[in-house]
Amino acid sequence: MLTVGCLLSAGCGKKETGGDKKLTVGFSQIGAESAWRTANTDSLKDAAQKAGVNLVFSDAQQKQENQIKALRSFVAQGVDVIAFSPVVSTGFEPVLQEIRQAKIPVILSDRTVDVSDPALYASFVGSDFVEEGRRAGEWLATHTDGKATIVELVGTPGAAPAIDRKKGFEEAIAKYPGMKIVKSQSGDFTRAKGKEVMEAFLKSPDAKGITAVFAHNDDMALGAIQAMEEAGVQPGKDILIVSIDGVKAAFEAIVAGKLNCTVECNPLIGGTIMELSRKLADHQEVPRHVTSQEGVFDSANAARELPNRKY
Ligand code: GZL
Repeated sequence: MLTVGCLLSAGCGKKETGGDKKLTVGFSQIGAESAWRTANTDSLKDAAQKAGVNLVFSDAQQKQENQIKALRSFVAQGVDVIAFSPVVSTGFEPVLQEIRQAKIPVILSDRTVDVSDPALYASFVGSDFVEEGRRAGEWLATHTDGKATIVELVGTPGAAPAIDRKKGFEEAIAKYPGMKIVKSQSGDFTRAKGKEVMEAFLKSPDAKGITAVFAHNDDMALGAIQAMEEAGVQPGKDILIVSIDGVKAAFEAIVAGKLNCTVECNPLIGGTIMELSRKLADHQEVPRHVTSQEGVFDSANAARELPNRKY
């Protein structure tokens, strides 16, 4: 038994590359803060199962220190590839240096990081958040004839989607002197905090002047809708709401006339992550950035698209 054990352990310890070796991917996920995130996690797990990948999955509960701990544990475990969705853009350079020392390739999933050396990661699989913000701003400009007093529900402070969606939205509305963001506060991408922040906006002295909400994701928009209804305000009519993600609940809110527009952001990137992981483990070239084709949905097309939505 001992010999077999040794043989087996020797076999298990040997690092083969490529071929039919069971690939092990360490994935540090941000958390479960939104319907988008849950769909993203489901996509990763389904894809790993289909691809025969051994997925070592860690949920950081939206805390960067938990992500850094998980990344270090993946190095200690000697995984073949590391992938993660960085909760914020800064603060990951030291651990990325350690991962490079360990010669483990890195894929950024969904969100990007600010690093001095882009070679610290092999590929980024995710959307163009600036463009998503632009599309939200342009939709609002078109549907308000360039006149709107806007309150903004911001995503997690320091997160790439929060920074870039804001940037794109402001760029789009800058062309319209009649469009102004008068309040801006983080709802941390969650429905509960989105509701809380919108309640405070509606209680402020100049609440009567609010004509539109820009929410960085659907979950915060859905929280804002709840806050408006409880305050006797008709969401989608008294105050227009434009958000980003394109989750099923957002489509249902558009059909119900409570949300006016959602800009799609695709979470179903698990298959691409597993495909790139296999390539990296086999020392093949991979693209630096893989993005998705995404749409804009409102009362003109949401009902038709709703049955096709997978998340
Ligand atoms: C976007 C993703 C964001 C979603 C939110 O790619 O990082 O995080 O917009 C999620 O719903 O919480």
